[in-house]
Amino acid sequence: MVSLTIDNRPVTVPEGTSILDAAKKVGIYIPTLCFLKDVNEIGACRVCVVEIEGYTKLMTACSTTVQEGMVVHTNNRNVRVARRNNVELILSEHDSNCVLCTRSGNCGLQKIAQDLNIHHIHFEKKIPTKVGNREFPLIREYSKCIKCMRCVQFCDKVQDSRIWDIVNLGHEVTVDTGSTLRLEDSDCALCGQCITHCPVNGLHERDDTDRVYEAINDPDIITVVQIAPSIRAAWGEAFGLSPKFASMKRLASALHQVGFDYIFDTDFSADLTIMEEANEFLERVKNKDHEKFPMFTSCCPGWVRYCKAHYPEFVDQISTSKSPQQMFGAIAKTWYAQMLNVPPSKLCVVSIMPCIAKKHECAIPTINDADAGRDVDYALTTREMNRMIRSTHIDPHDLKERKLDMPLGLGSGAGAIFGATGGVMEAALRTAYYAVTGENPDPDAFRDVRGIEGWKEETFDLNGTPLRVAVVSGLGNAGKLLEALKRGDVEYDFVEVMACPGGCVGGGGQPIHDGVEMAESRGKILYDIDGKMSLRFSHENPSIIDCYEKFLGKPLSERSEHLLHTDHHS
Ligand code: HC1
Ligand code: SF4
Repeated sequence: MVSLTIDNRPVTVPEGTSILDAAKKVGIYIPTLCFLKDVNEIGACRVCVVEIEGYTKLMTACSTTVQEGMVVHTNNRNVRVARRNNVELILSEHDSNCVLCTRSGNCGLQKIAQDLNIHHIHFEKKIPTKVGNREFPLIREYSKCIKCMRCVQFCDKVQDSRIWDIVNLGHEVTVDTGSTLRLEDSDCALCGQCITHCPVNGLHERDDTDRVYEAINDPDIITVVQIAPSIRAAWGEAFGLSPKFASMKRLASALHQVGFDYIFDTDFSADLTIMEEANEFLERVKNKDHEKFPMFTSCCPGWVRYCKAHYPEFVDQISTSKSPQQMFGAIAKTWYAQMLNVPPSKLCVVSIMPCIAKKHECAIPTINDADAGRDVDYALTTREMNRMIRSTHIDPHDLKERKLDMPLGLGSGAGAIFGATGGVMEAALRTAYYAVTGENPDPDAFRDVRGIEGWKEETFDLNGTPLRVAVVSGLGNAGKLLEALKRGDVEYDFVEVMACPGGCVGGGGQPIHDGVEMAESRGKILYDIDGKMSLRFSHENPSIIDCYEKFLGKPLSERSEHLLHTDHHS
């Protein structure tokens, strides 16, 4: 243990502790900006500087470890002057037009500038003029970047993707794609983790809300909105609502007031995905002499992009089942359009997703059924949806509950848990067990795949056959698993991969809480929802049964293959 003094208070902490953590232990708050626990501890912004007696210069608290007998001052005159100078220097290269910025009120730089009482700066302003591609789902805002390195480190250390790097020298230095490729031509998976880990608005999604308003305002268009599983666990955060109050029915009411005609649930099509994917898996098992294993889940387009870019040899092993987002759109533009007795072109299908990659997925030409146009016209993030709710001037605290519309508004608990890591696997196993044995398992029989760990593995008994499954979240973990498969260190039958750590609950389109990881607590909300439902099996969802009886026939039927499956190579 090491003993030292911080602001005249004695502290004893284990060797190797940072001054930042030691101060925290005794309730002393040292401000940070670039710091991200275990990911970015390099003191790039120099906001956390402290004075240490006997040292000739100020030191960064996040990257300096405690020494026996140290005497540290975290908030004396020298420290305050240096912090203000450092923040003013950052502001001199930052477009501080907060009124027009979507991160206003949720911005690390704005907060520290206000905390330090900075209202004008003493340095010449030099704002970068380069502009990112406004049509790509992920947009780099060069004039906002503060070179904190969080995106570079997260993309490298956690997501194994190395898209971002520091480029240029001196005053020209900035963060950009490390390769000579433009972002839109790079191997970026579009997980959006660089957005949710950026303290400012250096990165953001393409805003599609105006396009959606156009559709809402067009009297000839019927707008249909689907809400992804993980949205129910997160949307209320931005309005300070409790998870209990921020129900799906209140969200349905808000979206109806925004102007959508029909409010549906992606849990419905998550159940449909399970029907197709579980049956596809069992078919592959029947043909096991001609198939390669494991089969991988396909619902995360971030994972599919990563696999295509880095491990093309595994693409054939990804399930051909479309994601629930796309299945929903395909059914809405065919079966539901028939029910409304309108041509598919009259429908505009909007999805609310926790995700940036979903904006890309819905635009892949070959994923769409050519007869009905695009399955999904626009994918909005949770943040975009919340901005629409806000600009409708609804007080979210006054929302009354409104039922979702039928039949595409009904999902099972198995569909709801899709949004958490392990959820797709658990949902698929519940239905695969039923398909093999003709009986339902205990709905919690496969709960061992739950939990936030990045790489989980289990073996389950499926009617006498051992089934080896793995669940990974975070692309770094996906890469490790694929390397282990290549070396022959592990063998699995079925693997779930989600690009974002913790799954979609931790998605790149979710509300941002600077430096706080929300996936675990949001995941618990989804498991609670599932546990309280009477409908917990995808194959028992009455809307799914109806859809097969009246429209699709059966899983993997010709119509199902046409509408609900895709070729990931194209
Ligand atoms: Fe997801 Fe999925 S769980 S991929 O994370 O399979 O985005 O929430 O909607 O499509 O269902 C996302 C979430 C979502 C799909 C489903
Ligand atoms: Fe999108 Fe979910 Fe995949 Fe993240 S884990 S990229 S939010 S689908």
